[in-house]
Amino acid sequence: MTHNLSNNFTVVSKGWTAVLLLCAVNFTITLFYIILHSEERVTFLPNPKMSRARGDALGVIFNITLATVNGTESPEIRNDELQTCLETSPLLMGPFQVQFSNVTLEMVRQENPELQEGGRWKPSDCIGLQKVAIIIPFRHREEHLKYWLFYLHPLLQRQQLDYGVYVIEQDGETKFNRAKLLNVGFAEALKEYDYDCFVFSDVDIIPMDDRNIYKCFSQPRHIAVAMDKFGFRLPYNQFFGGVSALSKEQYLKINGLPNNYWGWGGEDDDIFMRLRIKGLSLSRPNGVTGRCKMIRHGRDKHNEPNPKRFYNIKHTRQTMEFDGFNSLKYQVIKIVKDQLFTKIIVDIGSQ
Ligand code: UDH
Ligand code: MN
Repeated sequence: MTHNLSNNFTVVSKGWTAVLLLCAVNFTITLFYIILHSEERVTFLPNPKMSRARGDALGVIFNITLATVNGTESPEIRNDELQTCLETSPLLMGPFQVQFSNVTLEMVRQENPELQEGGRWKPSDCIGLQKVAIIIPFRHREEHLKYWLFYLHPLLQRQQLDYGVYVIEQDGETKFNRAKLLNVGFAEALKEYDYDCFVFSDVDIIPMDDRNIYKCFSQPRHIAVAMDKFGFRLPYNQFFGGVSALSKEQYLKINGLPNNYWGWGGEDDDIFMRLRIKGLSLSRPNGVTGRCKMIRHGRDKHNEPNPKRFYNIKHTRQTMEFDGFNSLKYQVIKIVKDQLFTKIIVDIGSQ
C-alpha cells in the first residue's frame, strides 16, 4: 500500500514537471515572437529625426508609436539588418505650398544636417527602393538652385530614396546645350556610385506634391506633367520636357541623349523620338499629383531658340545611332563638393 502510494506520488509529480516544462517552452516562444515582431515595426517606421525636424503631424504620431513599441528611442540598426523601405513611403504628405521668397543656401544647409557631402542621402532605417542620381543642367542660375535645393532635399528624403544631387555646369559662354550636360551627368554620377535611376531636372521646376516620386518605372517616366506655366496640363501629348526619369537600362537602350542640340528647344522631343523608336512608352503621374511650379524667368543669354531643332527632330532615327552616349566627349574642369550638391564644371565644346 505504502509502496503504491509513493509510486502514485512519483507519477503525479512527473506529470506536473512536464506541464511546467511545457509552460516554460510556450512562454519562451511567445517572448521571442514579441521581440521579433516589435523589431519589424521599428524598422518600417519613419526616420524620427527627419519628421521631428519638419515638426509635421507624422512626426508627432511617430514619436508616440515609437515610445509605445520601444519605451525609448529607436536602437542603432546595423546596415546588414536593414529591410527594404515600403513601396509607398509612410512619410509622404501629399500636396504642399511652393513659394519663392526668403531662402538662403546657409538656411538650406542648416535644415539638412543629415546630408552627406556632395548632396548624398539615404534612409537610415530601411534600404531605399532605388539609387537615384538627380542631374541638373546649369549655368548662371544660382537664384533658382537654392529654391530647388530648399524644396527637393526634404521631398526626396520623404520619398525615402537613396539619392545624390549633381549640378552640371557648362563652362564658358558658348551656346547652352542642356541634353549634352545631362549626358555628362549620367557618366559622372556613375563614376561615384552604382546608380540605377537618373532623374533629369531643370533647375527651375519644383513639384507641388510629394506623391510624384522622383524614381524610375518600368517605362520611362515623365514627371513634370502639370506645370503652372502650361495651365497645369501637358502642352502637347508627346511632351517629355522639364523633369523626367530614365533607368540606366532605358537610357542605354536609346544611346543616351542627343549631343547636337545647341541653344533652346527640341532636345526633349528628340529624346521622346528615341524612346518611341526603341519601342518604349511613357509612364506619368496623374494631373493632380503631377503639379509643378516653374520659377518665372526670361530667356538666358547664349540659349536662344535653336533654329536647327525642327530639322534635327526629323532625323532622330538615323542620328541616334551615332550621336548620344557612345559619342560623348567633354572635359571636366572642376568638381566642387558642397553639402547640398556635387557641382561638376565641364567644358562641352561648342557647335
Ligand atoms: N539652363 C541654365 N542656364 C541657362 C539656360 C538654361 O541653367 O543659361 C538650364 C536650367 O536648368 C533650366 C533648363 O536649362 O531650367 C531649361 O532652360 P529654360 O529654363 O530656359 O527653358 P524654358 O523652356 O524657358 O523654361 C524658355 C525661355 C523662357 C522665356 C520666357 C519669356 N517670357
Ligand atoms: Mn525654365
